[in-house]
Amino acid sequence: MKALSALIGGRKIESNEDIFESLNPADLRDVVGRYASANKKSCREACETAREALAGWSATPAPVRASVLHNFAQLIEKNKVALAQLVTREMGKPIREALGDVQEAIDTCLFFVSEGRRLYGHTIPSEMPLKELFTYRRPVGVFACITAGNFPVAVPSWYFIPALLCGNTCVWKPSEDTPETSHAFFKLLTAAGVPRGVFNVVFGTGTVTGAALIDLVDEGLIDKVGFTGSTEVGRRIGEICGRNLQTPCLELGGKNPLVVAPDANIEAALHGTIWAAFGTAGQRCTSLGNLILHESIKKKFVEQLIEKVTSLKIGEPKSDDIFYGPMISEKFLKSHEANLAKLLEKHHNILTIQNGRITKSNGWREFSGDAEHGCYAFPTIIDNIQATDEIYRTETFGPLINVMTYETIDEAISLANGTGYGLSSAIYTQNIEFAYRFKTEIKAGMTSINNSTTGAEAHLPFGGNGKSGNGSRQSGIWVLDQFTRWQSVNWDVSGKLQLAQMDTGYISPSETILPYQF
Ligand code: UN1
Repeated sequence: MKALSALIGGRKIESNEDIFESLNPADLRDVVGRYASANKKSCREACETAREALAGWSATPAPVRASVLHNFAQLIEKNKVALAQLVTREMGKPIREALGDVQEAIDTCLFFVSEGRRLYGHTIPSEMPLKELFTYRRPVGVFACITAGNFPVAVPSWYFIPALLCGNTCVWKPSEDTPETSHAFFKLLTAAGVPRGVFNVVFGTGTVTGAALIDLVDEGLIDKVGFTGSTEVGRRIGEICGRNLQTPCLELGGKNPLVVAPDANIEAALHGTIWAAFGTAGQRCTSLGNLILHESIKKKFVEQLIEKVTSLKIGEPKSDDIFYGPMISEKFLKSHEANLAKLLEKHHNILTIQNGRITKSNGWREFSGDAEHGCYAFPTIIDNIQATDEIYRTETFGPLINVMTYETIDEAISLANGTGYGLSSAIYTQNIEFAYRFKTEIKAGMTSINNSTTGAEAHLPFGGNGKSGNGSRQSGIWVLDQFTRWQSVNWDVSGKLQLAQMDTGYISPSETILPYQF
């Protein structure tokens, strides 16, 4: 039986190639959606359709484009609970987090709507008379974007809201883990008034549809790429874009450090650690990877950590009081299990007794889900990690953290910076010098002082350095530089040819410039 594979120019494309199902990770018997992977032909058609729509959309006044995004915000607000419930059902994050995911899209809309009335250029004085200089932000063109499933509403909104506001047209390959949520996102955007062909979707897996879409950069059908996902895939996309002289937006992995100093507010640090480590079952790119504790507080901190973690409520994400739900899908659970099998070394000390998959026979004390049909994992804490260990520098994307110790500030900063990634980071301390040094010397794109590693806000730049990205940022006004190109215009009304640098009429000093003899 055929399934939906693409939404192009207001048309639904169906196919029976590479069918995939999106399953509720809290109950794998619940099929949330059935889709087909769009092939290269559909990807090409989507890009060509976006290209055809570009002239009309880019000529639409920016405040009018913004009004569509205002409608979008209102529609999301009206459907907030239903959309959040769909997010929870499709990818398993607890309902309060799903509501936050949806709220982030609303915040992003509200922020950029007023940018539609700014999108400022400049009026610049010329060095010659009767001549004026101007700058304008012009759209980049066709924007193709591949997103992950962990923030199925917030992250696409980070890309598409500014991209559309700036007059670009789009082709979106959403995660194969959240096609139904992505379809709902499309429906709301269409209902908000985005004209046909301006926003197109190709469903599918990364290997089939994602790869086919990115190939089209080489065919000249795409002007800008956005990608949120693994460093490995990001690197490949960067290579393809690079040879086409394009700079993609790459938001990649992280191995985010959280340092706790001996003078820290320990209770706050414990809460921040647990949230950073196990919130969203550790499946945020900003999740905690390496917990770096001062040796003097380590023993006590770890004891309290284990005690608190032991009483975390894991289970059915629909419940309001759940700390974390299932992994995004079975694939993520398997990868978590594989990490446990692959990255643990003899000298590691696993502080948690139960690790890996939560099952009916091997249950969690505070568990409320269906272990037999859901993809649940225990929280894992591994001690005695060394900077030479593979697990220290490998993103694990699950409920798993490493514990390390430090003696000096230099050592803490060096451990925080040593993984090759540089997305998020955090420090808990009351020591001003340490906090100052940390924020100045950390290589990560984002840092928290006395707060967890996760929890970006919709108007602050989000993004990383090193293996976490290529320096592109999302959120806030700076994103306008990703989705527009500066055009410089000079206008000469003198009626004659005036030559820059030559016909400038600079005034010479009345005396020869010599050093004065005072
Ligand atoms: C991601 O995991 O890709 O700051 C994005 C945070 C979220 C976004 C994470 N607002 O953790």
